[in-house]
Amino acid sequence: MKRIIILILLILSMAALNCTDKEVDTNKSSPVIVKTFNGRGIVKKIDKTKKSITIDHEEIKGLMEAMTMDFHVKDGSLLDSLKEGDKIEFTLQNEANVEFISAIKKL
Ligand SMILES: [Cu+2]
Repeated sequence: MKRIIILILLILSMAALNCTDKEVDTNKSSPVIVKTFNGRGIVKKIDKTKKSITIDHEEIKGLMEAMTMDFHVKDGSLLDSLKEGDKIEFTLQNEANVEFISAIKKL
């Protein structure tokens, strides 16, 4: 009788170990974190070949202070209807610590 109990306990503890192994595995593949921010600014320079835009932007809450800087755009066509001096509103996307503009609206 004792042997059977010990055997059952052994099987249960093996099952428990198996469980924790699986949990570790799911932790390894952490999901990509996507954050979005909204910004406002004035277009200073457009480079369609590099898919980049220089914006004199206002403070982006939770991300950075007001400054002039280059941004990459997700899709080059976002720059098609823009020119220097345009006032814009834009959506900045941070995906796995890579930043790019995913939407631009003229004001
Ligand atoms: Cu900035």
